[in-house]
Amino acid sequence: MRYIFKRKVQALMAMALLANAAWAQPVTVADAWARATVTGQKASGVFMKLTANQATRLVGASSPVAGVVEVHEMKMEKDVMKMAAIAGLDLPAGKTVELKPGGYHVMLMDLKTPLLKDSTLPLTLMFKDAKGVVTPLDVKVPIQQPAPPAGMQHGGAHKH
Ligand SMILES: [Cu+2]
Repeated sequence: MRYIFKRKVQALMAMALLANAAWAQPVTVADAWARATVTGQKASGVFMKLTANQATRLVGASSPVAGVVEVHEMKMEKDVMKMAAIAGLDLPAGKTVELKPGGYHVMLMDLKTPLLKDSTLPLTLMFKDAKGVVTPLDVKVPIQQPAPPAGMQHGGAHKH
């Protein structure tokens, strides 16, 4: 009797996990971090690795700590680093797209509070699938010191 009950519970739990994985997790967010700010600083960047299990597009984001949140691209133009808002960032199926310093990032502007190291900020990412359905995904982003530890920097990041 007891054994059968246990089996039933396990089966239910497995089903719940599967449903959750298929429905709520179209995009995996890994290694998210935001750059800590100093007093008076009104803008900062959020970086992460995004992997979509089917073709998806990051079309926007929002956070209660920032008045304006945009998806940005940074690139070299005639030896000058330029940064601009983009309408969306394509996430091909199964391919990890990295948002990192010097490249794509989520830009927080009009910050309402300083971003303090070792705390977290809530961020809602908006993903649009191939059918045009927009799904929000809430993430808690750890706030880190401006210069990441040497071990976290990538050797071959600068490709021209
Ligand atoms: Cu930016």
